[in-house]
Amino acid sequence: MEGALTARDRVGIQDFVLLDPYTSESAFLTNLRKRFNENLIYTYIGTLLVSVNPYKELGIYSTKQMDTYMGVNFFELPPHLFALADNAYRTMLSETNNHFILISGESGAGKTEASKKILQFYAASCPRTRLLDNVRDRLLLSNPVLEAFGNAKTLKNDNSSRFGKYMDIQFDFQGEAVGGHILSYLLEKSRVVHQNHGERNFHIFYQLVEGGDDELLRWLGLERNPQHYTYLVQGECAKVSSINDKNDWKTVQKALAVIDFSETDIESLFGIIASVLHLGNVRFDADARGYATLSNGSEVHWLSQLLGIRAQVLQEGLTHRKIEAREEQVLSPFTIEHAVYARDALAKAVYGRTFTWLVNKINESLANKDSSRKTVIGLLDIYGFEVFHVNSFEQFCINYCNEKLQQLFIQLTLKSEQEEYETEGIEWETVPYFNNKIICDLVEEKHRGIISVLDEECLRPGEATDLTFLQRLEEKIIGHPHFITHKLADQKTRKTLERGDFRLLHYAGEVTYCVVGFLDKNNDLLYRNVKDVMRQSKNFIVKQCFPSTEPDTKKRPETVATQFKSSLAGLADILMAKEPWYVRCLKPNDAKQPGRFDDVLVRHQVKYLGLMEHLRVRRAGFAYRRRFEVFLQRYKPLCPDTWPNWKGPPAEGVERLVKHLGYAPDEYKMGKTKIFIRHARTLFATEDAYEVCKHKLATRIQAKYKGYR
Ligand code: AOV
Ligand code: MG
Repeated sequence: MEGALTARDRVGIQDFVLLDPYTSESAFLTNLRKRFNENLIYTYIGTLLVSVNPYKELGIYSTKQMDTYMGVNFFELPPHLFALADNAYRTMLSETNNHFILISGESGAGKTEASKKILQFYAASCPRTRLLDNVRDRLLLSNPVLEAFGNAKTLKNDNSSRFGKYMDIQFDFQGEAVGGHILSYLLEKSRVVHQNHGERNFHIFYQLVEGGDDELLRWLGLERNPQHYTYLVQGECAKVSSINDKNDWKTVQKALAVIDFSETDIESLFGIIASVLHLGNVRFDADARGYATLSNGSEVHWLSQLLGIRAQVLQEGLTHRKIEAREEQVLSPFTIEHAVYARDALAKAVYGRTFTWLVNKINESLANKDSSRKTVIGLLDIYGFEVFHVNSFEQFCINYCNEKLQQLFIQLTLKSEQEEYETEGIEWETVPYFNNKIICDLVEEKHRGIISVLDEECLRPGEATDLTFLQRLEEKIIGHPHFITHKLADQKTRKTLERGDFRLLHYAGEVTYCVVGFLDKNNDLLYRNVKDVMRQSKNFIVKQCFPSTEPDTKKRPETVATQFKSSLAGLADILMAKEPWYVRCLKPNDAKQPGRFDDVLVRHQVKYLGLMEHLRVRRAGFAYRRRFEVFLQRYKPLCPDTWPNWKGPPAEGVERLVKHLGYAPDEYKMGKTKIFIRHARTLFATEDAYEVCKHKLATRIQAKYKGYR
């Protein structure tokens, strides 16, 4: 007995719902820490999974482990990502509905790793009735490709996702994975031309330079040395000990082959990657009048070769701007500053559009052409909340995205859960929680929100600057409890703010944003004649990325922030139509080190992720609910009163049924239209009984059928 107690004491409790006293944050933290020290990184809050990044390989994702978790009830085994994945999968099959798994947590907390493990689990676990193994491989191999082009080393994470990713995995009625579809969200393009100290450009550049064979590099005109390229050296950390660019290059090559990239695709793709590097090395000198001319022709030579655009046209495009004067078009020369700006804008545009092309190409390869009904499990893995020493437009977008997901979580769990008890007339003591809607509104509200103000300033070219944007913000948003400017900083937080900064009090903490570059990045303009130049390209992918039919910019295109806002609203709609599952990832320390559990850091995350509130709602509430009719229809064979048909009111049938099954009185409550069951394990027991009963019934029917024969 004592032994058992010590063991339990050592490894903690695997479901926070069972923790006593459950309301204390300290007890919550102690339990997490205990488990973390025993390498037990997963803990449940009911069906929500909390995960703490171990920063080391634990050997818990083997095929053997996958087998162990396949088809086993949630609470019968220690908590695991596979258990959640399996449960979502089986619910999808039995209820024929769509699900999604929302993986959240700050940068470096383990979201991307979790999403990969879930995908691997599905690839390994679902039945293989037809020869569809290649779909499985494609689903799996789309990952290294997208990571190569969309992930990069940041100060927070050596493999940080710089785009948001939502992936639908489609299953047929037998539960076989038959296809997939990926939606990508706002890639951090600015990284192509600029990286902060200690950060890198996207992995693919280093992979190519380190891993590409000699012949390929010669063909692309590249040196085998990242130091040679302006776009790769700014962070001063081309080499990272945790990253093996050479090996990753090989993986990407194999993956591209599996997802149907033809020779032409691959040549064009790396032609583009190399072009971006050449573009970064294009330098300008001032001519006698102070206008930009190219310092050296060799880069343009390579660009011309790789993009299939005449050198002269390129040269002109990089140093001039076309202005329409009445009926005429006049070439106006750039200053050096302008030329550098246009060059970088082009590099970003080419890379960004190629990324979009890549996602589309992968989607073609994952597409399932047959039109039979499918159910899906969506996996959401976005860039986590991040705070750097200097935060810019990119962090503003990323952190806004995290606010939106937190809002979704609140709506789906804390809010709707409590509202449902109310409408169903279930007695309930309200659990208070912080609703971050106020911050979402601050960012996105029409006319008054930060994005609105930013867009308005973007409409005043020539007059507006980043600083006038900040002034407008100060005028419009003054007094908002989550917005602090230079003027208010001292009173509110006692921390000084620079003149060009504003600070937001996000759900996950304060972030100071520097407004420099906001207008530019939000406008994301590409000179029209640069586009015209690109349209002449003979490169197969560039041709698709700059189609000649592209609507010309007489009408203002939507700004980056506004596009992002609508794509996030679209995402929320997609998710709201599905059944949610949650993985909340926690980061144990800021040093990316194994074995270190920083109490203060983890406590902060537990707080802002709303885990205590979630636990309170779970603990006091009911893990499961079903409409009377649905519950009765499924379980009626378990009770003689309800089998084979119950003629009375459904609520009464359910009441008889659960009495017969021996549910304790406080284990369930009858609402107006639904039965609420307190613990998941009760429902699981009923489900087990149902399986046994179904089996018996089937045998009986078979015997009867045999008798007839
Ligand atoms: P993120 O996706 O949440 O950050 P990742 O999933 O990339 O974070 O995890 C960061 C690093 O932590 C990984 O590269 C691994 O080294 C380690 N790691 C994470 N989860 C595990 C695990 N379960 N087991 C072992 N190591 C792990 V970001 O994309 O930056 O928001 O933007
Ligand atoms: Mg990630």
